[in-house]
Amino acid sequence: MIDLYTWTTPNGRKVSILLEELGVEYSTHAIDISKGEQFEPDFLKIAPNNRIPAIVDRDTGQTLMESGAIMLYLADKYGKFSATGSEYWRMMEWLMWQMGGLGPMLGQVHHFVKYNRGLSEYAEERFSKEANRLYRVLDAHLEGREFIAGDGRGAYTIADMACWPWISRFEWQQIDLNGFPNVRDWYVRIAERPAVQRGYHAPRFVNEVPMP
Ligand SMILES: N[C@@H](CCC(=O)N[C@@H](CS)C(=O)NCC(=O)O)C(=O)O
Repeated sequence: MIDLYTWTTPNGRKVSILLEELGVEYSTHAIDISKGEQFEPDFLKIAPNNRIPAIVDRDTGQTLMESGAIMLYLADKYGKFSATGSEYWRMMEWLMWQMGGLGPMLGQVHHFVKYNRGLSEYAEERFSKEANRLYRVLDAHLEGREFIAGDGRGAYTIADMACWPWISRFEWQQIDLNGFPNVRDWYVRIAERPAVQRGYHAPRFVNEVPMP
């Protein structure tokens, strides 16, 4: 049984989507980051970086913060959604790309382009340019592939589940998905999965899954 501490954001949704895909029992605890609940002492005991998501595995007592580490832990524990052979490293490569590039850069786009427009022309331009570059990189990688890692046309792995929630905010990022047709088709393919639809709405409903 997994306890998931989360909020309605891309990093939180990565883990609720994975738990839904795994079909395992889990319980969701809402940490409202707009009210500062991420700084509560009880939460800091499992997430010392005061950020969601975090988990406690009640079977083992393992606590974990950082969505990438949590996804690797769950994929390993349940033996699912991890690529095999050399594709394991392809999956790892794109998981790290998401953690170090896509997430942080798109997060800045949300700050400067969606929420604080007009505050810094430099930041808006820099991060929008970087967002477009990252979308181009993903689009080129997905050419001829259904998923990010895996042999042949690919297999659905945690690399897809890590990137997808960030792409789901394409409207916030003022990105026209039709300009990145491989990303668009991959995004829709994953959006249509029932587990993704369920995981998107944890810990509560905010809006329907955006569709291009
Ligand atoms: N690298 C971390 C990033 C986590 C993160 O930035 N979480 C955000 C929500 S998406 C958060 O909790 N923010 C609270 C804050 O900024 O105080 C991960 O992947 O888990």
